[in-house]
Amino acid sequence: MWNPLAVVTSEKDFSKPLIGNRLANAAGLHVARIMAADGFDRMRWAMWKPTAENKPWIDTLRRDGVVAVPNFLPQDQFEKVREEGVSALRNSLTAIPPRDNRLPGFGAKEPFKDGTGFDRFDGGTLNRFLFVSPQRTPVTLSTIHAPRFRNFYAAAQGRDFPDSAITLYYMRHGPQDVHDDQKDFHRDTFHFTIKFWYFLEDAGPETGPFIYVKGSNRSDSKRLKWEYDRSLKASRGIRSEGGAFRATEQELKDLGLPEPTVMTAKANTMVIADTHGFHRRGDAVEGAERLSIYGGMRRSPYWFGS
Ligand SMILES: O=C(O)CCC(=O)C(=O)O
Ligand SMILES: [Fe+2]
Repeated sequence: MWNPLAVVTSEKDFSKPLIGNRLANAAGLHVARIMAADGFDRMRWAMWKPTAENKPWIDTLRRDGVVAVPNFLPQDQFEKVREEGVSALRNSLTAIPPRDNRLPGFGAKEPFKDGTGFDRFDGGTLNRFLFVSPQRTPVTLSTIHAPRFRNFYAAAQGRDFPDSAITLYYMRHGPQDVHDDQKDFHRDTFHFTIKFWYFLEDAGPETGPFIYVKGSNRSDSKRLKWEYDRSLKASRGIRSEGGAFRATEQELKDLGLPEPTVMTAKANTMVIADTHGFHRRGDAVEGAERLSIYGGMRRSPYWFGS
């Protein structure tokens, strides 16, 4: 359906009418959407001032596009939430054994009949998400409602968040011959958007940690030129990648970006990132796992609500 208002939403798919229109993109539509979104983001950030404790971390996040906050919760609180989260995830894996997947690419959500969550595959990689609930995960729920979590996440993204933005998250690497697209450098979308992983267990080098290219969150002139060129290609159906553009390591170098940073993390570390900067999932052997509380919500950059 033809909807001109799509340009002021988070829609990123170049197969959509106006978004992927060749003439509009040649005239700079994609870059204009980026620049307008950047402006809205700055207004939202100004409206959600971080606490003094959070400010240095949020400043780093704004600068680099990623930050890892060690010892995010007090030790006793961390232990309670780890106990609950790890048991919920492990019990779920026993009660609802995941299937194997040999199809490459980004899979659809596969909801559980009991309504507790869903699986989704990236190639061979299993992603299991469990919803937080007062009955099954009261400690997790009260933790995400408490000021430590709420102030940090809301200030980081410049908006409040619903409970549904947060899930318990189990990730397990699959066989390396079934390609996981998240293991290629990409940016999720064209505008600032936040994801976090609060680790319940150590995410060492062997777990295939999150990898981020620091500074790739910034719209400098080289990046805007790259975005412009890619929007022209995407509107011709070349490398459109659902609007989550990938970048080769050579392209990252040409953009003047530094070597990627591997975000290994101890348990009780909050890794938070603006995933419109370039990132990927690290490589790991089949069966390697990461357990976390995960937050993600992608909203239109062109408004202020949660
Ligand atoms: O699992 C990861 O480390 C990152 C995957 C990814 O690209 C994403 O969640 O946007
Ligand atoms: Fe991503």
